[in-house]
Amino acid sequence: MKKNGVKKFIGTGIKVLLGSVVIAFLGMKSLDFFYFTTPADQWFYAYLGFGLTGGGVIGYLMIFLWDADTDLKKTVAIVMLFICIIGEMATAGFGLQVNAWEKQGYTLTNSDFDSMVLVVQLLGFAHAIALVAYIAGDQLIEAFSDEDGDGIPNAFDRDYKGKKKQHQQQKQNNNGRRPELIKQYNSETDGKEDFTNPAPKQ
Ligand SMILES: [Ca+2]
Repeated sequence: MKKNGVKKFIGTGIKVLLGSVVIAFLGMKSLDFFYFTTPADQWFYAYLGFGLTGGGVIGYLMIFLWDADTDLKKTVAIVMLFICIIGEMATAGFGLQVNAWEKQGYTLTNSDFDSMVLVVQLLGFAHAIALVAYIAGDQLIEAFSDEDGDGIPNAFDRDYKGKKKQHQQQKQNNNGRRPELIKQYNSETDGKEDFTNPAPKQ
């Protein structure tokens, strides 16, 4: 039992250590790349770029574990987790390339630069779509689906909205009527069976 506890402890430690090494290695390499591609006086872009990749991996993992409460949100979080991992790999790879080039005195060709920029653009695009889908996806699906099946999406369906309102109104009416029914019930039973108020009457 105690031995297992120690093993578990070591296992957890190694997990954390490995995770930190991987994040630090990949993160620093992609940071190299972002530093290389952003102007020196706009260094903060390099860190923002990290948010598209390594930071995004951690962020979407947390979002998946702690925040995603619908199927759509879970799907978006998982897809983005993988996209961020791929982006992290790509930019870390670029970082390694850039390091090697700098050492050997090579310069970037236009097509090298274009392909790097394209990757970053695609990453940014995926992030933008994912955020919209995550934040408003469920509402958008509801707005554009056709719940009463008359061929008009809910958001543009006046009948549907009317029905919804009617339904809510009815619900409110029912709630409003309830105390009356209880009063009636109480008067019929002389209040002896007052199920709404278990405390003794004063
Ligand atoms: Ca409809």
